[in-house]
Amino acid sequence: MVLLAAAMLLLASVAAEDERIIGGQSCGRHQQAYQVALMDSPNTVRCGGVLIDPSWVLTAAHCDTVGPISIRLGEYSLKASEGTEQCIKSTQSFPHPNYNLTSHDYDIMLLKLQNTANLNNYVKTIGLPDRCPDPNTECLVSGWGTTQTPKGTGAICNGVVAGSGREMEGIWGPAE
Ligand SMILES: [Ca+2]
Repeated sequence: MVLLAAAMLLLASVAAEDERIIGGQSCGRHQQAYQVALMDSPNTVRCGGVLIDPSWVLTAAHCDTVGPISIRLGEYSLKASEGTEQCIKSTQSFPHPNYNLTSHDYDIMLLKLQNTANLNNYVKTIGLPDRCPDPNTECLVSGWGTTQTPKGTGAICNGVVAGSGREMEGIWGPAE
């Protein structure tokens, strides 16, 4: 589970280049109970995020908006009402103070929820890693992307392999 959160951080960086997970396969229904959706409208996902505490969501800084963000927890299919969804708005956003709008460095943000999430089989928190995954570690990313076009509505999972620090520098540039 720790690795999943690490992968999510990686995905948050990837999202700046490509807003969606492409490929992969459908997640098991409600298998990623920590996964949340930041909504632009009732059927449009703005960004993914993860529940790290009943009152806190971790997402990417580029997902910030001026006002509160509607957050859907316990979600799987965006089109069907499954009776497991909880809709809670954010009350405060905390983008990383060094977030750079152009380079998307430090593209990470915490959202405080207006109400505490009800934890159950469909809504769970995920632990944060205390270190980066070792190179070649298999990680899982999830969100509402698409296994094909046109885009689907169920949650999508995909595997990624963690790269070494040197490989990451090749992709993202040297660390400051
Ligand atoms: Ca649903």
